[in-house]
Amino acid sequence: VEISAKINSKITQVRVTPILIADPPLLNIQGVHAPYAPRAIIEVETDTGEIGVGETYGDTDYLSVAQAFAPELVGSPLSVNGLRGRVRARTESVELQRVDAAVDAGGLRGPRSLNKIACSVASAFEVAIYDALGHLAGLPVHALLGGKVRDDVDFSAYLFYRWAEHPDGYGSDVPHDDWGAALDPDQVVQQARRMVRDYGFTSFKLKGGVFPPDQEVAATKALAEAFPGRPVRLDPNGAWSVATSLRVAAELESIAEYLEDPTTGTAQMAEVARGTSLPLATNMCVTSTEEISEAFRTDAVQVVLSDHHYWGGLRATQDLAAICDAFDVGLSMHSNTHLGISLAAMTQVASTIPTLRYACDTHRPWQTEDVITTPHVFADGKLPVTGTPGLGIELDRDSLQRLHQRWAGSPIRDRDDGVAMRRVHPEWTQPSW
Ligand code: GKR
Ligand code: MG
Repeated sequence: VEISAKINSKITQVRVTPILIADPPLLNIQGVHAPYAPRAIIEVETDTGEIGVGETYGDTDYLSVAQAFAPELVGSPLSVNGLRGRVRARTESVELQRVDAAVDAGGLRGPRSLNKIACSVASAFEVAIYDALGHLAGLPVHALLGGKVRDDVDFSAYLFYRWAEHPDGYGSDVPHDDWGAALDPDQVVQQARRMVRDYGFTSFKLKGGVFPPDQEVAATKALAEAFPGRPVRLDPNGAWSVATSLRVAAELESIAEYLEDPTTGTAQMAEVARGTSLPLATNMCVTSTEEISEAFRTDAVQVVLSDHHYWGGLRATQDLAAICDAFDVGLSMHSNTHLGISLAAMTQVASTIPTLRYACDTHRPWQTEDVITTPHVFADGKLPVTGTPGLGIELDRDSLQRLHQRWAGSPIRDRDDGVAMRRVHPEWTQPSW
């Protein structure tokens, strides 16, 4: 009876909670992070009393689709098959604001298409269903995905140029941290040292596209000198022309592990790839299945950085890994501002992928708050793969409520780094070199 109750278990409630999380003034090609970033937290509850959680982008379009789709899941079994198609169909009936906008934060992860929004939303429901299934079965999510091939997952120190503080004008309770500014090679190295001291990271990624390329090359070289033998990467989010990319690649050929999105678009990436032996990685020109064929055929990228949110979930990430493996393209993981539910999901799926060849990105060290009761602790730059049921985390309801109240009381609904930057530099436009 118990087994049949479990197999026939149905979803009885679905909750979508928008939140705003504190974020430091990190710089990138699109401007600067505002003090708060939107996320959406998903809960699915079953008739057997299990609750599963998921997390995804919380900007208006994602939230609208998640809220529109949530009621449709009530009464459904705990099945993840067909989920993306169902969310995609629902996306058609939602009035979206920012699809394919030329300049928005979504551009950092490829065009913000209907498909990408649907995938990003579906991924959070998929993760929540896997979490609930794990609780029901008494198994960790990785077991439901076929089992782990490693006991811990390696993450890299994600270094950012940044200001010490958010600019004035955001109100008195604007978030603050004690990392200080990082605007030159010395300060970048100091930031890296703290990341190593506090989290034990053994590889580094510097977010570029902020300063002229020579300054960012100097910072990358300073990192390589400060941490001999440790992998270092630079990611200017497509800021450079082909010629500039080739020049930087030549400078970093014997230094960097890979160059991430030096230039924009598959054709230009292919041109750069033809002129350097440095592997090129991307989370901008291969961001959905439609983009794979051209990129792999032209050998434009040698490493794909998957993001389980916009690739459509944990199984979609495993499918991507298999495709990359077939074409001998490396795989690692991209990150955006996120909390512990997404980190747990990344860790569970990363543990199941035999071909994961590089340390995954994570923004987590930059977040001072979380919605789980026991936030993750990196040791030696790694997270252990939990063996407790589901994602191995517990929702912190007080924190969820507090961050939701912040969302409810704030006008911020979308990430817009350009708007945040223009509060300080009204004439600022996105740079390119
Ligand atoms: O958080 O500013 C940022 C990053 O630039 C992020 O938005 C990117 O999507 O981390 C990402 C990347 O690797 O391109
Ligand atoms: Mg990137």
